[in-house]
Amino acid sequence: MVITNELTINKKRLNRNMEQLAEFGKLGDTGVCRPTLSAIEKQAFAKVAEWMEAAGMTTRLDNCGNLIGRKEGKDPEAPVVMTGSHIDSQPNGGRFDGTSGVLCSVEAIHTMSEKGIIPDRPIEVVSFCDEEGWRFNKGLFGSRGITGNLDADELNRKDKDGITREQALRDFGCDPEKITESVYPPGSIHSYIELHIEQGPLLEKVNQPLGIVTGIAGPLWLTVKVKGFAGHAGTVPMDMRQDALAGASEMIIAFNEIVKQDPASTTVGTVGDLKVSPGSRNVIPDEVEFTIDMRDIDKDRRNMYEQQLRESCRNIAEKHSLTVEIIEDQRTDPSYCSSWIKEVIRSESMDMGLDAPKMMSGAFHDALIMSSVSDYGMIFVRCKDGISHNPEEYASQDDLAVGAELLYRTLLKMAQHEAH
Ligand code: HGY
Ligand code: MN
Ligand code: MN
Repeated sequence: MVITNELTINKKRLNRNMEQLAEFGKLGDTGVCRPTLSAIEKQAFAKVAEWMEAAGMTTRLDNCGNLIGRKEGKDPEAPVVMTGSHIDSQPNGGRFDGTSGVLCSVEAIHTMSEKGIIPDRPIEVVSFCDEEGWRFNKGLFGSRGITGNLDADELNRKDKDGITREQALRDFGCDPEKITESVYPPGSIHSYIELHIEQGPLLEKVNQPLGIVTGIAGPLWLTVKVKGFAGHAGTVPMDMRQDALAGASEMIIAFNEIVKQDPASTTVGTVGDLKVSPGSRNVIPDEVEFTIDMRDIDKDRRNMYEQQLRESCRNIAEKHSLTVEIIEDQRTDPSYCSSWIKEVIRSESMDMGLDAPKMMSGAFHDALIMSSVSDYGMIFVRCKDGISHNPEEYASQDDLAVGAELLYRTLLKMAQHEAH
């Protein structure tokens, strides 16, 4: 096991930056609320750009709201090795989700610059825009912008205050008319690596600070709209109601049964948001809208469960004389990490005296999108009790430092011409 004082990276600097970044959008003692494309994220970007420049990178904000730092290589024309993550958070998020990947990447480059190392290939550190997807109900926006995976509806998606993504991009200093200029030409990205907290309990269970990711489950995001008929809570007999909330509740229970039907499966399903109208206790609800988040590393199984869900919703709607509309917000295929990058991570971690387990990621990451255009790998860092998307999220300074060290060594290898 590596002794943290044998590190090449600067542990003190890394953790100082982590603590300072956590102040932007601080929520209570340990949480953050740093919405994508918000003024607070803009301030945080300015601070991260400062650290990128101090690390020897040039910086730019692209028109998809990505902050990109570039460490020039000996061969500036060579396809770039990319790393990074995101600093936008959940509304009641933790201070390590995403930020660990961005700041460990900055620290790795800073260490390279301090040691006078110029990699063969250029390396870019990206703080991606809107990874979380909660503000506009569609995530991984910045990485989809870089890889040419944006859909037609992106700019007119609205947040809860009716602000469009287009307006939010403009307020952030981007030019939405030019978002296609963010696309990297085919073949211009050599490979991608992302460090992220595990957001699960495995590494703690096996008492290892770091893990090697083998693949990332693919998310399916749907919005289910159920319509009935508003009526008087006191006078409409139960068998004559078109109660949208009673129907939606049965659909949600059906969804949970569908996802749990095979105990051996890795499918997970969540209803995270539900809106009821008119929202008065003595009016039978006439409209309900709820969100579906279903994921699996097995795409066919996820899609089979989706068909079962659609059929259940249709049957329940018919039973209650309701209508149901299911809108697809996001559908991303699962993907497996590249063998050569997993091998680089494994051999570097062995040199550090680690025995990093291999593991699948149930959480999605920008790496999932980057896999559509380049080889990719991920390093996981242990987090306390596997807690994430919660102000109690925590990763130790030692584990983060060891993670940054492994990222530094892995990047050095990936950026060599002979790497792959
Ligand atoms: O939802 C996710 O998997 C990621 O944390 N945004
Ligand atoms: Mn994340
Ligand atoms: Mn997250």
